[in-house]
Amino acid sequence: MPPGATVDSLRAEVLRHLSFTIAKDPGHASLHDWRMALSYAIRDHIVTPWYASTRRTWDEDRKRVYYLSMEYLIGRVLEDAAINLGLRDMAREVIEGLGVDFNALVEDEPDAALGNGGLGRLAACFMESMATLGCPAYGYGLRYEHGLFRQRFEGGRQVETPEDWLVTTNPWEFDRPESAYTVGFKGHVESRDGRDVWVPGETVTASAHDTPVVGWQGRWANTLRLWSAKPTTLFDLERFNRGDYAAATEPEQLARTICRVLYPDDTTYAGKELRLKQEFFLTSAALQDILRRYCYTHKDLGRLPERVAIQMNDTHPAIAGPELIRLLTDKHGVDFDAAMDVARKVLGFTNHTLLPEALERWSTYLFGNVLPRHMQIIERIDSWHRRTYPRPHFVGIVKHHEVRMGELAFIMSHKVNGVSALHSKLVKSSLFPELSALHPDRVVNQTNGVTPRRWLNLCNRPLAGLITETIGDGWQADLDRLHELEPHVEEAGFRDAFAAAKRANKVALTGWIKDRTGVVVSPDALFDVQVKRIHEYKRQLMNVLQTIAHWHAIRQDPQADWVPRVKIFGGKSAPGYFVAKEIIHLINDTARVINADPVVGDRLKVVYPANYNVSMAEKLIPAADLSEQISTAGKEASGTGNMKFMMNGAPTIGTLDGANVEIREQVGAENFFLFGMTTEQVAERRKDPDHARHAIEASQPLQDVLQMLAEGRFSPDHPDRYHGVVDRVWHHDYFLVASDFAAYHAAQAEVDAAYRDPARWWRMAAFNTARSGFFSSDRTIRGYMQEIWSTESAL
Ligand code: 26V
Repeated sequence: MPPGATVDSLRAEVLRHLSFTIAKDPGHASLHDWRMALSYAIRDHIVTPWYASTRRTWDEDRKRVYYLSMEYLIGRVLEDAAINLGLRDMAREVIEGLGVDFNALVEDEPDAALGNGGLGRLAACFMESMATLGCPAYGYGLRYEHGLFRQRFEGGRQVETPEDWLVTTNPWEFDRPESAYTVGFKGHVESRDGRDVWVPGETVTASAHDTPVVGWQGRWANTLRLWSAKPTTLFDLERFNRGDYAAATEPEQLARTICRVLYPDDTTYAGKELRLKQEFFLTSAALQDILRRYCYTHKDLGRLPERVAIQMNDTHPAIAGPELIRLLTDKHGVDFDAAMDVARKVLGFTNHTLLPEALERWSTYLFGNVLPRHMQIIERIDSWHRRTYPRPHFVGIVKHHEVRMGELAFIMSHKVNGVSALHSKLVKSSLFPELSALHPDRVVNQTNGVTPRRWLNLCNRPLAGLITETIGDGWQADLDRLHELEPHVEEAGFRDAFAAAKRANKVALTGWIKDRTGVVVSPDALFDVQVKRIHEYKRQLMNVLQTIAHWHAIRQDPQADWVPRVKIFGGKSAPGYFVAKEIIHLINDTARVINADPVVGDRLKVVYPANYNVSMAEKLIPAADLSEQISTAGKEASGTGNMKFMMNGAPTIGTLDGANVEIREQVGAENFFLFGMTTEQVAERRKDPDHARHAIEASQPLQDVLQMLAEGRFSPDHPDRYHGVVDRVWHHDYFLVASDFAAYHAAQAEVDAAYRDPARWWRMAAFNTARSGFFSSDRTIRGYMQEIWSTESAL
């Protein structure tokens, strides 16, 4: 808690902001006005540590980490900032004392959804952990006017509408129009005095907006700097006067489109010019800012690596390599070889996906058109690499008239990392086998983590309270201390308290589900949750097929001793991803039929609340009994939702994929419902061209489910609606839904058996929390600091 803060002083600050910042009278203030007033009052308490951290970093000339990411999936800020400052309970008391509903006020804040999914949420967790650990850092990103679209269901189908988080004032950002840089596109390259000079054909101005990110207990705060695009020239007055109004506003149009909207597809690479412009806009502005800050107090650019570490969050900012070379050579007169040496010491690259369709590569035609100077530099990097590391056949960046961003990022970095042990192994052996052989020490692993402040302490107050009661305070920033819960797991009293905390969250969720979906569910049922982006490799289809099989089994024998279940789904599909949208439709159709079936009643319910986002995750995860992590082995790089469920005491049903492998190692095999093929078995299985048919023929339940789908049992209005789905399972089952179905079905039966035995179940659940310390993003960031950034905490 900030020194001297009391309920009275905070109330006075809220009222002062209401009067003088918002200019509203308490008698006439809306919920939104109160939220603004409280946000400004809380923000004031962040500014003090923020100044202090920034000043210390300058005074001590510390090395800074620069995290470059096209996405930051932040969610709401108010309650998270308040709890980190130790002001949350005080804020609640103040607000309720003023006659305002605190929960409603918190929920009035729109989510900052500047990201698609895992990659963007990881960036947000990393920012919070860097602040908690006192690692001097800047996050650089784009200030999208519209974040990830809002999802609605119409007749069970996903419909997208634009998201408008900036329609109301964002109280957390500070505009810094004085921090502005020119970013160019297109044009041509000229040779002047023997030097190549890029003459862009278009320019825009990048203007900074800073948001402070405060760590646990307010001991340190870093900056998230998001760029917006402004026209370099306001408009062409001469053209305007001539009556050419459209042409006069061209610069404005270009600027407005750049940060207009987040690309909502994280599965297929599309090769769109605007996307390349966004990536370069972020990267160029960031690098210019970084060099300006460095040159403010240093002369020798050769020593840049002593003070600067730049991390590329996937290949999206991989243009940082050539852009840094351009700035060093063309602008600062450094020679090419020296520039290469500096760039490669400064840059690090994190890979987040092995899916071939998501790997960025640009046609040399488009790339050379938008960034002609960078195209030249990339060719020079390629020949430098070929010269320095001769190989019999070509390994490099430009191949088949494409610029391959993964290879570019690899070559320009001193370290490349995967995001789980299994994934890093695959990055080395299957994604970059030749480059890894040439540079054997380059690929390292940094297993992902999540911040326990948001994902346990804030979102699960009942469990956080029990943990503090049991092992004392301080675990929030030292999550390995959760191991101290282990001896208590054997005590029936502790397990009862653990179950009671879970039940409180489930009761709260039942009310919310009723409001959102109209479906009444019982908190006595097992809450089985799969929430994540909808993608074939994540196999939501397998889950819904198994749900149908389970429903069918209940109908065959309604009087048997069924463990009641609620199947909860959440997630968005990319707008153009037809197959994923069909799966969404199927889940909704299935829910409609099952929920209306009087034979089944409370034994099985299916709910799919629309518009899954960070705030919804904060409600669903603490109330989950079972975590679904069922991707085809080798496809999920890590997963981070899996870690959040574990922390909140939900055992996993899952495959040996991504970080599931490490979760199982930590929690113990007996506390994890494992099923399915391994990465190697998947590869083996695919060699059989009839793998799906063989699997279907061997499983009566799967045959029955596919038969029901084909007959239109879930789409009576359109009996042939799911013929495509059925056909794909039979004939194009790349992700092996059929081949893993029987094992999954059996594992679900094992879950039921465990749930029937409360002592066994709550032991498992509590061990999941007690052994989740490894998955704190603090551990992850310490790993990056030591093994990639060579940087130290300032605390
Ligand atoms: C690719 C593209 C292609 C161009 C259009 C926009 C766009 C946006 C994102 C991506 C790549 C997304 C990769 C990703 O989100 N990977 C996830 O990263 C998580 C954090 O490391 C990890 O836990 C998930 O397993 C992994 O799928």
